[in-house]
Amino acid sequence: MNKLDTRLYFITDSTLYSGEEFLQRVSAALAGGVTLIQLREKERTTREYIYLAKKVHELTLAAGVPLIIDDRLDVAMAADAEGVHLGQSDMPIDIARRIFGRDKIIGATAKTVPQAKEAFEQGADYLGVGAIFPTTTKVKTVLTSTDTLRDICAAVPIPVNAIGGLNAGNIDVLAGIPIAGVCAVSAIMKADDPCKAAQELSSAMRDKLGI
Ligand code: TZP
Ligand code: MG
Repeated sequence: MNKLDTRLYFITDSTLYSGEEFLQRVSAALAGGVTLIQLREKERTTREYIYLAKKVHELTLAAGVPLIIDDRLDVAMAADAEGVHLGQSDMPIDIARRIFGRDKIIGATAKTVPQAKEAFEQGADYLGVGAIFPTTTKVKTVLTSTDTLRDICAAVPIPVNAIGGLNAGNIDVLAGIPIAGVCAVSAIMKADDPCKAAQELSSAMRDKLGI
């Protein structure tokens, strides 16, 4: 179950939807073949984050897709999620690894080669690199060039995913860069049909990136 496939990595944003519609959209994305899901909540209380994580976990377990919790190792542990994603100001990767255990998935954000190397050395299982394009998702980030993305792929032996403004219509900028997958929020979350959007992104990745 904890087998890591970052190819089509869906990151959620519940802010625009009712609780019910949010869960329906997550289910639709799972039906569309996403390979990994990150629950990303910035505004909720710890208790709300845990309860939502438990609900989403029921859906992801049924689909056989690992659930990653953004930022918060405590929430990931409370919901018995398969993984946690840690940014540069979250818990250090090596400490999280010690607490969370060897079998859990720990992802890290890296925007430079030194950050990528450090995250790998501290025990990260995969990296998210971006933003490749400007994004409409609420996030404090700067743009990362495709050259830096390429350099990071060459610098670490773990899967590297591109993130930021990516969709089926623009991922060709990533052609020839040995990424393991693409992370998407809006392209799936805000689509009229998240199932179809996930399928379309998946087939565009196959056609344009060969992954
Ligand atoms: N980190 C860098 S860009 C980003 C995060 C969390 C948001 C990506 O969202 P979208 O909607 O796929 O551009
Ligand atoms: Mg984060």
